[in-house]
Amino acid sequence: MDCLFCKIIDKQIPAEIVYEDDLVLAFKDISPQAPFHALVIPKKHIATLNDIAEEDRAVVGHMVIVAGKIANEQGFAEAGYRTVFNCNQDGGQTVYHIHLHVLGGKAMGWPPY
Ligand code: D5M
Repeated sequence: MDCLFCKIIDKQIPAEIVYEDDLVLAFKDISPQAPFHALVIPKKHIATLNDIAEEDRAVVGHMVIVAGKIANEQGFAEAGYRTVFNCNQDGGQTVYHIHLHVLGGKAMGWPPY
């Protein structure tokens, strides 16, 4: 399958990995939108949020838990941070392997437009 993030999981493409276990990988975003910006991805290929199945409940929950662990490790959990899933064109998704953005290290704006 020609998926950029599957290639990062397979270590065919380098990435700055910040967390890895059997279910997920987290690595620094190549185009950071905050002082700290990482992506948490499932090792299972799931194209969009719309493709998450009941059987993916555990891995998707684990992605959120890992995002919190990363925020703790990076030291901005208490100050606050932003997590984002973009879905499809209107959501701004550009890589079709689900990823949870973890952004921290500054005060975030809202709304996101
Ligand atoms: O976010 C897709 C994100 O993926 C975007 O913030 C850039 C990032 N990206 C793209 N290629 C790479 C590589 N090779 N390493 C690390 N990060 C990457 P989306 O929500 O789909 O717009």
